[in-house]
Amino acid sequence: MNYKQNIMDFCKGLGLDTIGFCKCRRFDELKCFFEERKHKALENEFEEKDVEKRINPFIHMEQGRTIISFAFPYLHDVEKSSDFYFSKYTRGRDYHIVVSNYLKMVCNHIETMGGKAIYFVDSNPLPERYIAYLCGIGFIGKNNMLITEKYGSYVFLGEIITDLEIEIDKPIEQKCGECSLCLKECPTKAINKGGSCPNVCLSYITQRKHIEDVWFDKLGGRIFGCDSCQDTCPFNMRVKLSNIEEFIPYEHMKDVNSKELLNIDNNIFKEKYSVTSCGWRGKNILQRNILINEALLNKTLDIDEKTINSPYVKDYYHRLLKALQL
Ligand code: B12
Repeated sequence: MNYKQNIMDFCKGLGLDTIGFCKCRRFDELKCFFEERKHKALENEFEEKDVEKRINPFIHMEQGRTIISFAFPYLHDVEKSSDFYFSKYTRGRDYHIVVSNYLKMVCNHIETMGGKAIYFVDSNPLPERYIAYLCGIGFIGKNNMLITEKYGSYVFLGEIITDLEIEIDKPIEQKCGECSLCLKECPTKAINKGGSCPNVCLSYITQRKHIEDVWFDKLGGRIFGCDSCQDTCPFNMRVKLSNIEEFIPYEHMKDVNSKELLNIDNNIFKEKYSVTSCGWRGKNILQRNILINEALLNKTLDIDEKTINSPYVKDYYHRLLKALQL
């Protein structure tokens, strides 16, 4: 049986068209790179600390023969949202759930062909961008993003490891060339000529449990995530929009009602925000970021302290008053 064609046809039926195949093997060529980053304390809190787990797919499936990489486009509209905004990737349904649902279907299909298959999305230690590059579905840009020809970098990545031996694809040998717009645009210079420092990436700052006062005026309206290095990228200028309905932005994620979010009760938060890609970080982080943005934008805090229930958010309220010398 031609496994490759069969899987591609099945995926086409699901609306998935950016897929590639590479050999399941150790990624020893990344070992020094990861160890050096560890040594220089460049690792991010959300990265796997055990280098072996990052470079050895056989830990996950001993009999693995092929890795299949998938790109899931998520960009649905390019309208500008309100002054306070959620990053584009967070606005639709949680991608961990959406991507898992698609990959489960593909795994079931592989099993009907007699193969074993397991899937991953994000929550795994394997280098998803590098695997996508090896599978030929895009190249890695100076902004660290995996960039596809059709959808630019506005894609999520997911993978399947299978014990089926499948014909592999070739990496795409494209590069950013002289362009360095993303380096110029990066608000904190997290991406820079010397490499990159994910620990000062604004996306990370918006997600951190605790942030120092120096970051307050950097948020610039961002409630969760950062798109600066993607929005400026020429490869993202004329991209095809997503055909995945689950990623259609929720109205409340496009037009943010900051007052509502600051006073939201747990049940409504669960219903409206926990289903999105930023819900996992909880209500306090979003409320904290809104408070910071309100304060920095208006240079005052027109919010009654009594309406803030969480001691965590209250602490930021007081720090902001102090920072604004109110
Ligand atoms: C930790 C993490 C973060 C951290 C750190 C980000 C970072 N720069 O690495 C924070 C919270 C900041 C973050 C932010 C974002 N993230 Co994130 N994140 C991850 C996670 C969980 C691990 C990434 C990681 O290990 N980073 C460390 C770096 C060093 O490794 P790397 O990214 O894998 O890629 C490097 C290697 O491949 C290496 N490399 C490539 N080729 C070669 C060849 C050789 C020989 C060598 C030595 C090295 C090498 O260079 C690459 C670039 O530095 C992945 C999921 C995963 N398991 O991969 C998602 C993931 C990378 N994130 C994703 C997304 C969508 C984002 C954001 C766009 C969200 C947003 N809008 O705010 C931003 C983008 C910021 C940016 N420009 O990178 C997507 C990326 C999709 C894509 N098209 O690339 C992923 C793949 C999740 C997913 N399943 O879709 N993220």
